[in-house]
Amino acid sequence: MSAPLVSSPPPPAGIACDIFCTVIDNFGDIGVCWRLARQLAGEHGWQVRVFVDDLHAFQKLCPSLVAGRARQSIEGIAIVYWHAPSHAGDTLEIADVVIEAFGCELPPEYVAAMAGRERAPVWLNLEYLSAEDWVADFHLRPSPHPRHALTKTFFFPGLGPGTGGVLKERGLDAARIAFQSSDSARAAWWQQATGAPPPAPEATVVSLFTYENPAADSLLEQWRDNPGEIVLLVPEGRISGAVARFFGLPSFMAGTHARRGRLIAHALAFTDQRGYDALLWASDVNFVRGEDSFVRAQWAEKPFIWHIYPQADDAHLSKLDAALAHYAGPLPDAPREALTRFWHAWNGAGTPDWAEFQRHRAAFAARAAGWAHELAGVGDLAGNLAGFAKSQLK
Ligand code: TRH
Repeated sequence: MSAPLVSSPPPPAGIACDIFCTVIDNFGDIGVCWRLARQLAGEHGWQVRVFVDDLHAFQKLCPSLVAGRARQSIEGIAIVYWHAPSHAGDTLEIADVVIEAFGCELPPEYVAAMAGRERAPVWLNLEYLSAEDWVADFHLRPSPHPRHALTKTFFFPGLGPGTGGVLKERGLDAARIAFQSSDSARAAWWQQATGAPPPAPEATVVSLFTYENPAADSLLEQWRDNPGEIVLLVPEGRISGAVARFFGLPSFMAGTHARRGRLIAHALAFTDQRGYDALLWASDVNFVRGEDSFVRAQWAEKPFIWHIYPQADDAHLSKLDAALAHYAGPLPDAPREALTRFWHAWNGAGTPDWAEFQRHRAAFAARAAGWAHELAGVGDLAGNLAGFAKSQLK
């Protein structure tokens, strides 16, 4: 293989930024990187390239992407298939800001070229989101490179002051309000997603995006026997098998509809990333997972239940409780304890009690709006990151 050419980048129209992303599992890694890339390009005028090692996962949430293409441009963002750890693009142009997502290792050639650049780039390691208190202490800590004259800075997303915050597009609240206040937009969404008009206002609409979950069987039974109608919206994915078994179906692929007792369920196609927000807005209660959908549920301002990404040694359980402390902390005792029990049950400890959850739904709905307001006070991650990078580039 011939060595890549080191060339000077063209005169930048805006700040040039490279984001490196390895897809470990699922959609959250690329989901966060793609959202960040779109914000940096669309809201801050940056020239962004995304290096990603799995175009198939990416294509699920960005259907206009061509999975077999080495290089392409979408929404003005260059997307480069990062096919080997040493691959750093065909021409080594080092950006002003380099983001390595979630501790993925940059190609050594690229790091060497960063060190050789006339002016060292701002190098950020974007970490996974955690609501734990220590995050604020570690956010923006520098880490000098052992060999090169380069410094990497740790950028920690978080839910509290002093952290990097979480991603929130500038137009997000306006888009949500426009959707929720337009009967025709809602009707069009229901028609397109389920082939049916919106359900009656008395029905409880639940979206279910979650990992395989042993508590799902009990919850499906509770919904079947619920006094009021439950309309369940299930994007095709890891819980689809359990839903299919509950209804005695061979699968629960997009376009499948089923009914048992008071439970009506629709299997939905996995949509592009923007489309996922509308699912959260159309629902009364959202089950979410991982990192990015967890954040979107908070901006949707609806009661939600988080299936956290499981880690070795149950390290995720303290993260779950840290998030609960922020989100549920100010609730009165009874709803706070009910929510805590439900989240714990959904994450492996106990059996979820839907009737109890339902009893406190009004309190959860009020808190959801209050929490979104508080969280917005921490500032949008893309804006926080862009502000920090600019302060370093001065
Ligand atoms: O897919 P995930 O389980 O990703 C996880 C987490 O990010 C976790 O932190 C990480 O360690 C692990 O992967 C490897 O859940 P998450 O983060 O919610 O990402 C899902 C993405 O998929 C999110 O960007 C929303 C998007 N999505 C769509 O675009 N369309 C859809 O129809 C649905 C249901 C989701």
